[in-house]
Amino acid sequence: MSGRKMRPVVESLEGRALLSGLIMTDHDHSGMTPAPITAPVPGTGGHFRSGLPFQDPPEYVSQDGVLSITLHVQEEVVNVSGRRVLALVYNGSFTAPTLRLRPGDQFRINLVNDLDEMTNLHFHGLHVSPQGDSDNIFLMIEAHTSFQYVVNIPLDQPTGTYWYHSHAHPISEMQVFDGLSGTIIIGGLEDKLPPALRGITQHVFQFKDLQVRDGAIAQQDINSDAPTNRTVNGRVVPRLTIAPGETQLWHLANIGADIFDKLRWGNRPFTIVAEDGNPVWRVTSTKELVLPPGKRFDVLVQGGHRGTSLLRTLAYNTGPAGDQYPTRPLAQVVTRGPAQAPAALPTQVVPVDDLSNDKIAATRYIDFSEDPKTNQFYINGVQFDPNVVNVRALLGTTEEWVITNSSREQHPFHIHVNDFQVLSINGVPTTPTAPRTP
Ligand SMILES: [Cu+2]
Repeated sequence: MSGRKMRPVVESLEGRALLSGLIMTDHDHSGMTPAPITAPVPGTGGHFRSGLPFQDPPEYVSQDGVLSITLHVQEEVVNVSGRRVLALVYNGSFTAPTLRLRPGDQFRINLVNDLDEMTNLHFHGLHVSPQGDSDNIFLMIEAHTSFQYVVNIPLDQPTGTYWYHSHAHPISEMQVFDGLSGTIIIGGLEDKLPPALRGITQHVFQFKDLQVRDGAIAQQDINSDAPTNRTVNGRVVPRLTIAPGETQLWHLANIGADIFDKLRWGNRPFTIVAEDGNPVWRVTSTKELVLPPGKRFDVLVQGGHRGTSLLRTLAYNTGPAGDQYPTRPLAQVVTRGPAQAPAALPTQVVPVDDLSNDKIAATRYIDFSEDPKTNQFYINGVQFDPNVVNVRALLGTTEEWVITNSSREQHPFHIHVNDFQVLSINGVPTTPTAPRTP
Protein backbone atom coordinates (compact mmCIF):
# COMPACT_ATOMS: atom_id res chain seq x y z
CA MET A 1 0.00 0.00 0.00
CA SER A 2 1.23 3.45 -0.75
CA GLY A 3 -0.14 6.81 -1.58
CA ARG A 4 0.52 10.47 -1.16
CA LYS A 5 -2.39 11.71 0.90
CA MET A 6 -3.50 15.25 0.41
CA ARG A 7 -6.11 17.30 2.06
CA PRO A 8 -9.69 16.09 1.95
CA VAL A 9 -12.21 17.75 -0.30
CA VAL A 10 -15.12 18.07 2.10
CA GLU A 11 -15.11 18.01 5.84
CA SER A 12 -18.19 15.99 6.63
CA LEU A 13 -19.96 13.21 4.88
CA GLU A 14 -23.43 12.97 6.36
CA GLY A 15 -26.65 13.96 4.69
CA ARG A 16 -27.40 15.27 1.26
CA ALA A 17 -25.45 17.92 -0.53
CA LEU A 18 -26.41 19.87 -3.55
CA LEU A 19 -22.96 21.31 -4.06
CA SER A 20 -19.86 21.07 -1.98
CA GLY A 21 -16.16 20.61 -2.14
CA LEU A 22 -13.50 21.41 -4.60
CA ILE A 23 -14.38 22.02 -8.20
CA MET A 24 -12.08 20.65 -10.82
CA THR A 25 -12.17 19.51 -14.38
CA ASP A 26 -11.71 15.85 -15.09
CA HIS A 27 -9.76 16.32 -18.23
CA ASP A 28 -6.64 18.29 -17.55
CA HIS A 29 -4.47 18.81 -20.58
CA SER A 30 -1.21 19.45 -18.80
CA GLY A 31 -0.04 15.90 -19.46
CA MET A 32 3.29 14.65 -18.19
CA THR A 33 5.21 13.36 -21.17
CA PRO A 34 6.62 9.84 -21.09
CA ALA A 35 9.50 8.78 -23.33
CA PRO A 36 8.55 8.93 -27.01
CA ILE A 37 7.92 5.72 -28.85
CA THR A 38 10.21 5.78 -31.85
CA ALA A 39 9.85 2.27 -33.23
CA PRO A 40 6.75 0.15 -33.75
CA VAL A 41 5.84 -1.81 -30.65
CA PRO A 42 6.63 -5.51 -31.15
CA GLY A 43 3.58 -7.75 -31.36
CA THR A 44 1.29 -5.05 -32.68
CA GLY A 45 -0.30 -4.80 -36.08
CA GLY A 46 -3.27 -5.91 -38.13
CA HIS A 47 -6.34 -3.94 -39.07
CA PHE A 48 -9.45 -2.98 -37.21
CA ARG A 49 -12.29 -5.28 -38.19
CA SER A 50 -15.75 -3.80 -38.35
CA GLY A 51 -19.01 -5.70 -38.24
CA LEU A 52 -18.01 -8.04 -35.40
CA PRO A 53 -20.90 -8.99 -33.11
CA PHE A 54 -21.76 -6.37 -30.48
CA GLN A 55 -20.48 -7.57 -27.15
CA ASP A 56 -21.36 -6.11 -23.76
CA PRO A 57 -18.34 -5.45 -21.53
CA PRO A 58 -17.44 -8.18 -19.06
CA GLU A 59 -19.26 -7.66 -15.76
CA TYR A 60 -18.51 -7.90 -12.07
CA VAL A 61 -21.73 -8.08 -10.05
CA SER A 62 -21.99 -7.44 -6.32
CA GLN A 63 -22.87 -10.42 -4.13
CA ASP A 64 -24.66 -10.01 -0.78
CA GLY A 65 -24.09 -6.26 -0.87
CA VAL A 66 -20.38 -6.34 -1.68
CA LEU A 67 -18.41 -6.14 -4.90
CA SER A 68 -15.00 -7.49 -3.98
CA ILE A 69 -12.57 -7.59 -6.90
CA THR A 70 -8.99 -7.08 -7.91
CA LEU A 71 -8.26 -4.70 -10.77
CA HIS A 72 -4.82 -5.07 -12.30
CA VAL A 73 -3.65 -1.99 -14.16
CA GLN A 74 -1.31 -3.06 -16.93
CA GLU A 75 0.38 -1.80 -20.05
CA GLU A 76 -0.19 -4.57 -22.54
CA VAL A 77 -0.61 -5.41 -26.19
CA VAL A 78 -4.32 -6.19 -26.47
CA ASN A 79 -6.73 -7.06 -29.24
CA VAL A 80 -8.93 -4.12 -30.21
CA SER A 81 -11.41 -5.19 -32.88
CA GLY A 82 -8.88 -7.48 -34.57
CA ARG A 83 -5.89 -5.15 -34.27
CA ARG A 84 -3.02 -5.63 -31.80
CA VAL A 85 -2.44 -2.37 -29.93
CA LEU A 86 -0.36 -1.37 -26.90
CA ALA A 87 -2.77 0.14 -24.36
CA LEU A 88 -3.29 0.70 -20.65
CA VAL A 89 -5.92 -1.76 -19.49
CA TYR A 90 -7.77 -3.13 -16.49
CA ASN A 91 -7.48 -6.90 -16.13
CA GLY A 92 -6.00 -7.48 -19.57
CA SER A 93 -8.84 -6.18 -21.74
CA PHE A 94 -9.22 -2.89 -23.62
CA THR A 95 -12.93 -3.17 -22.86
CA ALA A 96 -12.95 -2.47 -19.15
CA PRO A 97 -15.35 -4.44 -16.96
CA THR A 98 -18.74 -3.02 -16.00
CA LEU A 99 -19.12 -2.93 -12.22
CA ARG A 100 -22.72 -3.67 -11.22
CA LEU A 101 -23.90 -2.78 -7.74
CA ARG A 102 -27.06 -1.68 -5.99
CA PRO A 103 -27.74 1.28 -3.71
CA GLY A 104 -26.35 0.52 -0.23
CA ASP A 105 -23.67 -1.84 -1.59
CA GLN A 106 -19.96 -1.63 -0.94
CA PHE A 107 -17.05 -1.65 -3.39
CA ARG A 108 -13.93 -3.44 -2.19
CA ILE A 109 -11.45 -2.95 -5.01
CA ASN A 110 -7.87 -4.06 -4.72
CA LEU A 111 -6.15 -1.89 -7.31
CA VAL A 112 -2.85 -3.48 -8.31
CA ASN A 113 -0.72 -1.02 -10.22
CA ASP A 114 1.62 -2.93 -12.54
CA LEU A 115 2.54 0.27 -14.40
CA ASP A 116 5.83 2.14 -14.15
CA GLU A 117 3.89 5.26 -13.16
CA MET A 118 1.23 6.16 -10.63
CA THR A 119 -2.48 5.72 -11.14
CA ASN A 120 -5.65 5.81 -9.02
CA LEU A 121 -9.44 5.40 -9.24
CA HIS A 122 -12.30 7.85 -9.36
CA PHE A 123 -15.95 6.75 -9.22
CA HIS A 124 -17.55 9.48 -11.29
CA GLY A 125 -21.01 10.58 -10.20
CA LEU A 126 -21.39 8.53 -7.03
CA HIS A 127 -22.40 10.44 -3.90
CA VAL A 128 -19.76 8.77 -1.72
CA SER A 129 -16.98 9.78 0.61
CA PRO A 130 -14.14 11.56 -1.20
CA GLN A 131 -11.80 10.87 1.72
CA GLY A 132 -9.61 8.11 3.12
CA ASP A 133 -9.70 4.89 1.10
CA SER A 134 -12.93 5.87 -0.69
CA ASP A 135 -13.38 8.03 -3.84
CA ASN A 136 -10.24 9.96 -2.94
CA ILE A 137 -8.61 11.33 -6.08
CA PHE A 138 -5.71 12.69 -4.03
CA LEU A 139 -4.50 9.17 -3.32
CA MET A 140 -1.74 8.25 -5.74
CA ILE A 141 -1.13 4.55 -6.11
CA GLU A 142 2.54 4.52 -6.98
CA ALA A 143 4.16 2.28 -9.60
CA HIS A 144 4.19 -1.41 -8.68
CA THR A 145 2.16 -1.01 -5.51
CA SER A 146 -1.43 -1.87 -4.67
CA PHE A 147 -4.23 -0.23 -2.72
CA GLN A 148 -7.50 -1.48 -1.24
CA TYR A 149 -10.38 0.88 -2.02
CA VAL A 150 -13.51 0.67 0.12
CA VAL A 151 -16.43 2.75 -1.16
CA ASN A 152 -19.85 2.73 0.51
CA ILE A 153 -22.69 3.57 -1.84
CA PRO A 154 -25.57 5.31 -0.06
CA LEU A 155 -29.02 3.73 -0.02
CA ASP A 156 -30.44 6.74 -1.87
CA GLN A 157 -27.84 6.65 -4.69
CA PRO A 158 -29.83 7.26 -7.89
CA THR A 159 -29.93 4.23 -10.18
CA GLY A 160 -28.34 4.42 -13.59
CA THR A 161 -25.03 4.57 -15.41
CA TYR A 162 -21.78 5.91 -13.95
CA TRP A 163 -18.14 5.41 -14.78
CA TYR A 164 -14.75 4.95 -13.20
CA HIS A 165 -11.38 6.08 -14.44
CA SER A 166 -7.87 7.06 -13.52
CA HIS A 167 -7.75 10.49 -11.92
CA ALA A 168 -3.98 10.58 -11.37
CA HIS A 169 -3.18 14.26 -11.72
CA PRO A 170 -1.58 15.41 -14.00
CA ILE A 171 -1.59 12.30 -16.17
CA SER A 172 -5.28 11.42 -15.98
CA GLU A 173 -6.07 12.60 -19.51
CA MET A 174 -3.27 10.45 -20.88
CA GLN A 175 -4.24 7.40 -18.83
CA VAL A 176 -7.92 7.65 -19.76
CA PHE A 177 -6.95 8.26 -23.39
CA ASP A 178 -4.80 5.11 -23.23
CA GLY A 179 -7.70 3.05 -21.95
CA LEU A 180 -8.14 3.41 -18.19
CA SER A 181 -11.91 3.91 -17.93
CA GLY A 182 -14.94 1.67 -17.50
CA THR A 183 -18.63 1.70 -16.64
CA ILE A 184 -20.53 1.34 -13.37
CA ILE A 185 -24.22 0.45 -13.29
CA ILE A 186 -26.12 1.17 -10.09
CA GLY A 187 -28.92 -1.35 -10.51
CA GLY A 188 -32.62 -0.81 -9.96
CA LEU A 189 -33.52 1.53 -12.82
CA GLU A 190 -35.53 -1.23 -14.52
CA ASP A 191 -37.64 -1.67 -11.36
CA LYS A 192 -38.84 1.92 -11.81
CA LEU A 193 -40.07 1.26 -15.36
CA PRO A 194 -43.58 0.04 -16.20
CA PRO A 195 -43.99 -3.72 -15.45
CA ALA A 196 -44.09 -4.55 -19.19
CA LEU A 197 -40.55 -3.20 -19.54
CA ARG A 198 -38.94 -5.18 -16.72
CA GLY A 199 -36.71 -7.97 -17.97
CA ILE A 200 -36.13 -6.41 -21.39
CA THR A 201 -32.77 -6.77 -23.12
CA GLN A 202 -30.21 -4.28 -21.84
CA HIS A 203 -26.91 -3.27 -23.38
CA VAL A 204 -23.99 -1.21 -22.13
CA PHE A 205 -22.29 1.06 -24.69
CA GLN A 206 -18.80 2.21 -23.71
CA PHE A 207 -17.80 4.84 -26.25
CA LYS A 208 -14.00 5.15 -26.44
CA ASP A 209 -11.69 6.25 -29.19
CA LEU A 210 -8.08 5.51 -29.93
CA GLN A 211 -5.35 7.14 -31.97
CA VAL A 212 -2.70 4.55 -32.80
CA ARG A 213 0.91 5.49 -33.57
CA ASP A 214 3.50 2.78 -34.21
CA GLY A 215 1.27 0.16 -32.63
CA ALA A 216 0.57 2.07 -29.42
CA ILE A 217 -2.17 4.43 -28.35
CA ALA A 218 -0.72 7.92 -28.55
CA GLN A 219 0.74 8.84 -25.14
CA GLN A 220 2.15 12.30 -25.59
CA ASP A 221 1.13 15.47 -27.33
CA ILE A 222 -2.43 14.22 -27.46
CA ASN A 223 -4.30 16.10 -30.15
CA SER A 224 -7.98 15.55 -29.47
CA ASP A 225 -8.76 17.04 -32.89
CA ALA A 226 -6.69 14.44 -34.78
CA PRO A 227 -8.37 11.62 -36.70
CA THR A 228 -9.34 8.86 -34.31
CA ASN A 229 -10.89 5.40 -34.27
CA ARG A 230 -14.17 5.14 -32.46
CA THR A 231 -15.09 1.97 -30.65
CA VAL A 232 -18.12 0.62 -28.84
CA ASN A 233 -17.07 -1.81 -26.12
CA GLY A 234 -13.70 -2.04 -27.86
CA ARG A 235 -15.09 -2.92 -31.27
CA VAL A 236 -15.25 -0.86 -34.43
CA VAL A 237 -18.83 -0.64 -35.75
CA PRO A 238 -20.05 -3.83 -34.04
CA ARG A 239 -23.32 -5.43 -35.18
CA LEU A 240 -26.27 -5.39 -32.80
CA THR A 241 -29.71 -6.96 -33.30
CA ILE A 242 -33.20 -5.93 -32.27
CA ALA A 243 -36.64 -7.15 -33.36
CA PRO A 244 -39.18 -4.85 -35.02
CA GLY A 245 -41.08 -3.13 -32.18
CA GLU A 246 -38.84 -4.63 -29.47
CA THR A 247 -37.91 -2.27 -26.61
CA GLN A 248 -34.35 -2.35 -25.30
CA LEU A 249 -32.69 -0.41 -22.49
CA TRP A 250 -29.35 1.04 -23.58
CA HIS A 251 -26.83 2.37 -21.07
CA LEU A 252 -24.80 4.91 -23.05
CA ALA A 253 -21.53 6.29 -21.68
CA ASN A 254 -18.85 8.44 -23.27
CA ILE A 255 -15.85 7.22 -21.28
CA GLY A 256 -13.20 8.72 -23.57
CA ALA A 257 -10.78 11.42 -22.48
CA ASP A 258 -11.59 14.21 -24.89
CA ILE A 259 -13.99 13.77 -27.75
CA PHE A 260 -17.69 14.51 -27.97
CA ASP A 261 -20.34 12.18 -29.37
CA LYS A 262 -23.55 13.30 -31.03
CA LEU A 263 -25.57 10.13 -31.39
CA ARG A 264 -28.20 9.48 -33.99
CA TRP A 265 -29.81 6.18 -34.91
CA GLY A 266 -31.49 6.74 -38.28
CA ASN A 267 -34.87 8.27 -37.60
CA ARG A 268 -35.47 6.33 -34.37
CA PRO A 269 -35.91 8.26 -31.13
CA PHE A 270 -34.01 7.76 -27.89
CA THR A 271 -36.35 7.91 -24.92
CA ILE A 272 -34.34 9.21 -21.96
CA VAL A 273 -35.11 7.48 -18.65
CA ALA A 274 -31.97 8.57 -16.78
CA GLU A 275 -29.33 11.21 -17.35
CA ASP A 276 -25.92 11.11 -15.68
CA GLY A 277 -27.16 8.37 -13.40
CA ASN A 278 -30.30 10.26 -12.36
CA PRO A 279 -33.68 8.75 -13.25
CA VAL A 280 -35.80 11.51 -14.76
CA TRP A 281 -38.90 13.26 -13.44
CA ARG A 282 -40.09 13.83 -16.95
CA VAL A 283 -39.34 11.43 -19.80
CA THR A 284 -38.34 13.05 -23.09
CA SER A 285 -37.57 11.62 -26.51
CA THR A 286 -35.00 12.92 -28.93
CA LYS A 287 -33.33 11.77 -32.13
CA GLU A 288 -29.97 13.30 -31.29
CA LEU A 289 -28.05 12.95 -28.06
CA VAL A 290 -24.90 14.94 -27.32
CA LEU A 291 -22.45 13.19 -25.01
CA PRO A 292 -19.40 15.22 -23.97
CA PRO A 293 -16.67 13.19 -22.25
CA GLY A 294 -18.07 11.70 -19.04
CA LYS A 295 -21.72 11.97 -20.14
CA ARG A 296 -24.21 9.14 -19.62
CA PHE A 297 -27.75 8.53 -20.77
CA ASP A 298 -29.98 5.53 -20.07
CA VAL A 299 -32.43 5.32 -22.94
CA LEU A 300 -35.23 3.12 -24.16
CA VAL A 301 -35.17 2.36 -27.88
CA GLN A 302 -37.60 0.45 -30.05
CA GLY A 303 -36.83 -1.50 -33.21
CA GLY A 304 -38.27 -0.10 -36.42
CA HIS A 305 -38.66 -1.79 -39.79
CA ARG A 306 -36.60 -4.85 -40.69
CA GLY A 307 -33.22 -4.03 -42.18
CA THR A 308 -29.82 -2.64 -41.27
CA SER A 309 -29.28 0.88 -39.96
CA LEU A 310 -26.40 2.78 -38.41
CA LEU A 311 -25.94 4.25 -34.98
CA ARG A 312 -23.73 7.20 -35.86
CA THR A 313 -22.01 10.10 -34.23
CA LEU A 314 -22.77 13.26 -36.20
CA ALA A 315 -20.37 16.07 -37.02
CA TYR A 316 -19.78 18.23 -33.97
CA ASN A 317 -17.87 21.44 -33.44
CA THR A 318 -16.88 22.46 -29.90
CA GLY A 319 -16.04 26.05 -30.86
CA PRO A 320 -13.36 28.22 -32.51
CA ALA A 321 -10.73 27.18 -29.93
CA GLY A 322 -12.05 23.63 -29.79
CA ASP A 323 -12.28 20.57 -31.98
CA GLN A 324 -14.29 19.46 -34.96
CA TYR A 325 -15.39 15.87 -35.11
CA PRO A 326 -16.65 14.31 -38.33
CA THR A 327 -19.67 12.05 -38.77
CA ARG A 328 -18.63 8.45 -38.05
CA PRO A 329 -20.51 5.16 -37.78
CA LEU A 330 -20.50 3.66 -34.29
CA ALA A 331 -22.60 0.51 -34.59
CA GLN A 332 -24.69 -1.38 -37.11
CA VAL A 333 -28.18 -2.22 -35.93
CA VAL A 334 -29.83 -5.17 -37.62
CA THR A 335 -33.60 -5.21 -37.14
CA ARG A 336 -34.88 -8.70 -37.73
CA GLY A 337 -37.06 -11.52 -36.41
CA PRO A 338 -40.73 -11.65 -35.46
CA ALA A 339 -42.31 -8.24 -34.92
CA GLN A 340 -43.39 -7.27 -31.41
CA ALA A 341 -46.12 -4.83 -30.45
CA PRO A 342 -44.23 -1.76 -29.18
CA ALA A 343 -44.62 -1.40 -25.41
CA ALA A 344 -46.02 1.83 -23.97
CA LEU A 345 -43.15 4.03 -22.82
CA PRO A 346 -43.16 5.74 -19.40
CA THR A 347 -43.68 9.50 -18.98
CA GLN A 348 -42.08 9.67 -15.51
CA VAL A 349 -39.53 7.43 -13.80
CA VAL A 350 -39.20 9.01 -10.33
CA PRO A 351 -41.17 11.73 -8.49
CA VAL A 352 -40.07 15.35 -8.86
CA ASP A 353 -37.35 16.36 -6.40
CA ASP A 354 -36.88 20.02 -7.31
CA LEU A 355 -34.03 21.83 -5.55
CA SER A 356 -34.99 25.27 -6.88
CA ASN A 357 -37.32 25.93 -3.93
CA ASP A 358 -34.55 25.29 -1.36
CA LYS A 359 -33.12 28.03 0.83
CA ILE A 360 -29.91 29.24 -0.82
CA ALA A 361 -26.95 29.15 1.56
CA ALA A 362 -24.51 30.87 -0.81
CA THR A 363 -24.19 32.17 -4.35
CA ARG A 364 -20.92 31.59 -6.14
CA TYR A 365 -19.58 32.69 -9.51
CA ILE A 366 -17.43 30.23 -11.41
CA ASP A 367 -15.69 31.26 -14.61
CA PHE A 368 -13.96 28.86 -16.98
CA SER A 369 -11.26 30.28 -19.21
CA GLU A 370 -8.25 29.14 -21.14
CA ASP A 371 -5.15 30.42 -22.83
CA PRO A 372 -5.52 29.17 -26.39
CA LYS A 373 -1.77 29.51 -27.01
CA THR A 374 -0.61 27.35 -24.13
CA ASN A 375 -3.80 25.25 -23.82
CA GLN A 376 -3.82 25.96 -20.08
CA PHE A 377 -7.16 26.07 -18.28
CA TYR A 378 -8.32 28.31 -15.46
CA ILE A 379 -11.21 28.54 -13.01
CA ASN A 380 -11.75 32.11 -11.77
CA GLY A 381 -8.36 32.93 -13.22
CA VAL A 382 -6.36 30.33 -11.33
CA GLN A 383 -5.11 26.91 -12.30
CA PHE A 384 -5.85 23.74 -10.42
CA ASP A 385 -3.60 23.25 -7.41
CA PRO A 386 -4.11 20.03 -5.46
CA ASN A 387 -2.97 21.82 -2.28
CA VAL A 388 -5.63 24.52 -2.49
CA VAL A 389 -9.30 24.12 -1.62
CA ASN A 390 -11.06 26.64 -3.83
CA VAL A 391 -14.59 26.21 -2.52
CA ARG A 392 -15.76 25.17 0.93
CA ALA A 393 -19.45 24.45 1.30
CA LEU A 394 -21.46 22.91 4.09
CA LEU A 395 -22.75 19.45 3.30
CA GLY A 396 -26.52 19.30 3.14
CA THR A 397 -26.94 22.94 2.12
CA THR A 398 -28.09 24.21 -1.26
CA GLU A 399 -26.03 26.78 -3.12
CA GLU A 400 -26.61 28.67 -6.33
CA TRP A 401 -23.70 28.69 -8.73
CA VAL A 402 -23.47 30.91 -11.78
CA ILE A 403 -21.18 29.32 -14.34
CA THR A 404 -19.67 31.28 -17.20
CA ASN A 405 -17.48 30.06 -20.00
CA SER A 406 -15.13 32.82 -21.17
CA SER A 407 -13.20 30.55 -23.50
CA ARG A 408 -13.93 29.91 -27.14
CA GLU A 409 -14.77 26.24 -26.78
CA GLN A 410 -17.27 24.09 -24.92
CA HIS A 411 -16.35 22.53 -21.59
CA PRO A 412 -18.23 19.80 -19.80
CA PHE A 413 -17.86 20.02 -16.03
CA HIS A 414 -19.00 18.17 -12.99
CA ILE A 415 -18.55 18.35 -9.25
CA HIS A 416 -17.06 15.29 -7.64
CA VAL A 417 -19.52 13.36 -5.45
CA ASN A 418 -22.35 15.93 -5.81
CA ASP A 419 -25.11 16.44 -8.33
CA PHE A 420 -26.54 19.70 -9.46
CA GLN A 421 -29.70 20.92 -11.11
CA VAL A 422 -29.62 23.35 -14.03
CA LEU A 423 -31.94 26.32 -13.46
CA SER A 424 -31.30 28.42 -16.54
CA ILE A 425 -29.03 28.62 -19.56
CA ASN A 426 -28.03 32.09 -20.83
CA GLY A 427 -30.79 33.54 -18.65
CA VAL A 428 -33.52 31.34 -20.08
CA PRO A 429 -35.09 29.14 -17.40
CA THR A 430 -34.88 25.44 -18.18
CA THR A 431 -37.54 22.86 -17.53
CA PRO A 432 -35.61 20.42 -15.40
CA THR A 433 -36.08 16.76 -16.07
CA ALA A 434 -33.68 15.52 -13.38
CA PRO A 435 -30.77 16.60 -11.27
CA ARG A 436 -27.71 15.97 -13.32
CA THR A 437 -23.95 15.46 -13.15
CA PRO A 438 -22.36 15.99 -16.55
CU1 LIG B 1 -15.63 12.91 -11.42
